[in-house]
Amino acid sequence: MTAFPEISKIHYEGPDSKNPLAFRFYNPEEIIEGKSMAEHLKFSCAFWHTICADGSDPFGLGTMFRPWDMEKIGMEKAINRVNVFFEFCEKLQIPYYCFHDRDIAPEGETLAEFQANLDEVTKVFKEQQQRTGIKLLWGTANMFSNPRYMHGAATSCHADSFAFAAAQVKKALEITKELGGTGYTFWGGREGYQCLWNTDMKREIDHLAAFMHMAVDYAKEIGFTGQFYFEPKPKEPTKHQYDFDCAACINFLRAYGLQDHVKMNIETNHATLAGHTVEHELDYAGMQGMLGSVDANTGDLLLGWDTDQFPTDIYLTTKMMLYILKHGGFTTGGLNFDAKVRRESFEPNDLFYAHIGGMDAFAKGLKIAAAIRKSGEWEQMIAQRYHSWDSGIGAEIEAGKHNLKTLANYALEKGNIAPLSSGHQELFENVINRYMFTD
Ligand code: XLS
Ligand code: NI
Ligand code: NI
Repeated sequence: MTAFPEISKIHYEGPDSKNPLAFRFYNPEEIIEGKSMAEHLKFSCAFWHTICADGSDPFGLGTMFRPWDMEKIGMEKAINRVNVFFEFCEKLQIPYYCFHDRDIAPEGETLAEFQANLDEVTKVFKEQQQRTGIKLLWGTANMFSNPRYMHGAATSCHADSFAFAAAQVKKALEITKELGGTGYTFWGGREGYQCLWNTDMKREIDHLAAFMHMAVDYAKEIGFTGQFYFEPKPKEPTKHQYDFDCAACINFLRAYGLQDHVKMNIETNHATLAGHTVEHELDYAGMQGMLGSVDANTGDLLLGWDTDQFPTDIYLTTKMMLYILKHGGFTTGGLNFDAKVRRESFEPNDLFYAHIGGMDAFAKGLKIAAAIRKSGEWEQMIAQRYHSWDSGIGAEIEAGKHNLKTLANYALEKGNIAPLSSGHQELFENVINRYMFTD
C-alpha cells in the first residue's frame, strides 16, 4: 500500500528544472566546506504538522481529509500514519524526524492506556527506522493540549499537573531512547502566565527548573545520552512565556545550574515574535556554545502569531546558514521543519511542494553562505571595523592590562580621539547582495 501512488522519489535535477516534484538546489551528496549537503542541513520532518495537522483554526474546522486516514480510528489510524509518514520522508530524502508523544498515539482514557499505546506505536517506528534508515532527531512530550495543563505543566499552580507532566516526560524519554533519538526538546507550551495578579512567578520558575533537573537526572539513570534542548518562544499560548528568547532561556539555565545539560532549539517564527531576527538568536546562542538545533519555519511579519509557514525566503535561509556555519554547524541538532501547509493547501501534493521548497531554500542558502565565507570578504570587512582592538590600547584592554585609572590617563594624554571610521552599513548590504545575485 502506498499513500502517494503518483509520487516517486524526489531527486535533484538542478537549477534549470521546472519539475515541481524535483530539487533544484538540494543535492544531498554535493560537498560544501568538506561536508555533504545532507550532513550540513540534517533535515527533519515534524510528525505533528505533516501527518496530523488537519487545517483547523480557531474559526473553522479541518479542511484536510487525508485519504490514508479514511475509515480509520484509534490505534489502527495511529499505526497507519507512521507508515505513511515514513513513506513521505523516504520519498523526500528527509533523514530525520521529530514527534510529540500525543501526536503519535491516542491518549486513551487513562495514563496507563496512553503509555501502552505509545509502546505499541514505538515498535512500528522502530521497524520503519530500520527499514528506511531514517533517524529520530528529537522527541518531546506535549504538555499543553490536555485540559489538565490549562495552568501550565511544570509551572502549574496545581501540583498534580506537575506530577502528570513528569509521568509524560519519563515515558517520552524512554521512547526517545528506545528509538535512538539524538535529542529531547522542551517547549514550554503553557509555561508562562496570562495575568501577573494571580501568579507567583518565582515559585513557578523554581518548579520549572526542578522539573528540568528531574528530566536530566532520569536521562542519566536510563542511559539516554541525547542532547536536551529548550525552545524559546515569547508568547502564545500564554501572554508571557518564561522561555521568552535565547537570552531569557540561557539566563534561566545558568541561574539553575542546567547550562551543561541543555542547549537552544531556535525557531524562526518564535524569534520574530520576540522582536528579534532569527540570525540574532542563532548568533547569541552560538557565541555561548548553546546553539543546539533549529525549528525551521517562518512567520508573517504582518501577523502577530506563530503561523509556522514553510521557509522559502533565500535571504532568510542564507543568513541562517551563515550563522550556523559560523558556529561550527550542527552536531546533535538539525533543521526540523516545524511548519505546516496553509489551510487552503489541502491536497497531499502540497505537503511535497512545501518540503521541497523549504529544502531547496536551505540548500541555496547554504551555497550562498559558503560562497560568502570562502571569499573571506565579509569577515574581513567586520575585522576591519574592529581593527582598533588588534593592537595598541585596544589589544591591551582585551588582554586585561588596564583599569579606569590607566585608561583615564591614556585619554587625558591623548587629548582628543583619533578620527573614527564609517560603519558602512549600506556597503555591507551591497556586498551581501552581490553574493545573493551573481548574474
Ligand atoms: C510551538 C512549538 C512546538 C515545539 C515542540 O510553537 O514550536 O511545536 O517545537 O513542542
Ligand atoms: Ni517548534
Ligand atoms: Ni512554534
